[in-house]
Amino acid sequence: MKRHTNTMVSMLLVMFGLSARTQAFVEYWQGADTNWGTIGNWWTAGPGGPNGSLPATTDNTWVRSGTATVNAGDSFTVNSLWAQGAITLKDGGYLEITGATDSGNPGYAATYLNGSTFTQDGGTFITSSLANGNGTYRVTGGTATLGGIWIYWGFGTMDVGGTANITITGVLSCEAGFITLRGHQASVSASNLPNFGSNNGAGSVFKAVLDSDSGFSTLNLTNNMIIDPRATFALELASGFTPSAGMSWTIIRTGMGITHTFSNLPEGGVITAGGVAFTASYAGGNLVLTNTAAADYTAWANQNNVAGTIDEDSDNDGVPNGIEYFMGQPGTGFTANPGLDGGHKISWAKGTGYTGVYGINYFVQTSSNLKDWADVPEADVTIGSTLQYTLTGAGPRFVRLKVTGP
Ligand SMILES: [Ca+2]
Repeated sequence: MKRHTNTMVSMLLVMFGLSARTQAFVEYWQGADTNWGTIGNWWTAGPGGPNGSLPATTDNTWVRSGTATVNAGDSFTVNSLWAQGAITLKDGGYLEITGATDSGNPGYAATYLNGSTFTQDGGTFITSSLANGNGTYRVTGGTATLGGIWIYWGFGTMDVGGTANITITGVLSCEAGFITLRGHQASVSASNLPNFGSNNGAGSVFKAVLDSDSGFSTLNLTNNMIIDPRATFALELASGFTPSAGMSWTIIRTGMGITHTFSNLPEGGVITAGGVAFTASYAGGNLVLTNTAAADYTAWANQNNVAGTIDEDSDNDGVPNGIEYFMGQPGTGFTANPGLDGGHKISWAKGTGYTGVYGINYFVQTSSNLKDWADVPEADVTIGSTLQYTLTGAGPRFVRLKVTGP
């Protein structure tokens, strides 16, 4: 192993045309240039200091090629990180880049991804600033605290999913590149997004990947967002996910408003993913997508892959499809028919997604002979999260639920 220093002055001039700063960088490697070890190897084994101690916080680290991994239990604090190779932060690892950003210029960011892929599986990542020039910042877990992030040169990517929790205390700026938010558990917050696609708006894409009806990994901004009118929006559904009819997902939430709209998604515009159409609203400074398909039997059947009409019993459990639809059941697997309790009361569960109206789309009916059925007036039933009715009268009495729609 060896360690040497060189200056980055010439490279900074070439890359950014900025005024020179005198900054000594430290390169770490094992063996030949093409055979780089992991950060753990470098720093615990050698050049960072005697007997495996960590590098001093003034060190500036250049991952020139190859891969560098911060493993569980590793803890590294350095002044700056210049990455051309691949960086991986594993769950249980800690990586902090302490250097100050010079005048907020991304060319002087404490962490610079120069075509590099930074993958955070978990752990803790802290940096005073992150510049992403044609690189990829992919986070699937752990926490990240960024003073600011600039995706500004080439087409950089920020891809966030899983259970990632990212707090950007400054701006999130994507002048040329891609932002992808996946799923419903990740969290991304920033003060504002002053530019999305401003430097190459025709190619910049903001993508959302929905995987659940229970919310979305909303981008939360406490200030505003400016969309270049040439930037576009992309929508995907995670494999196997069918969104419920009538439901909405908040993709971007801002405190002050959104300037312009995505070129392919104007106010009221429709975007389709997985055969499902969503309508966009930017009202109130939030980008909300709504599946405007009617919440009807067909939508329920499509979502649950139930073939057959509302009268059929596709899973042969004795409960017709329409009743399972009413009860919010998936239409597969055994569904228990409710019975009378000791007070002759019967309760059917009523699914939260069921929008039918009593007396129009569903009815409680009674009979004394199982042949002639009469509708129970709405005043005699109790409708909430359950539909309840108490049988009265003498002699044999039968009760059933009839669902006709919507
Ligand atoms: Ca059934």
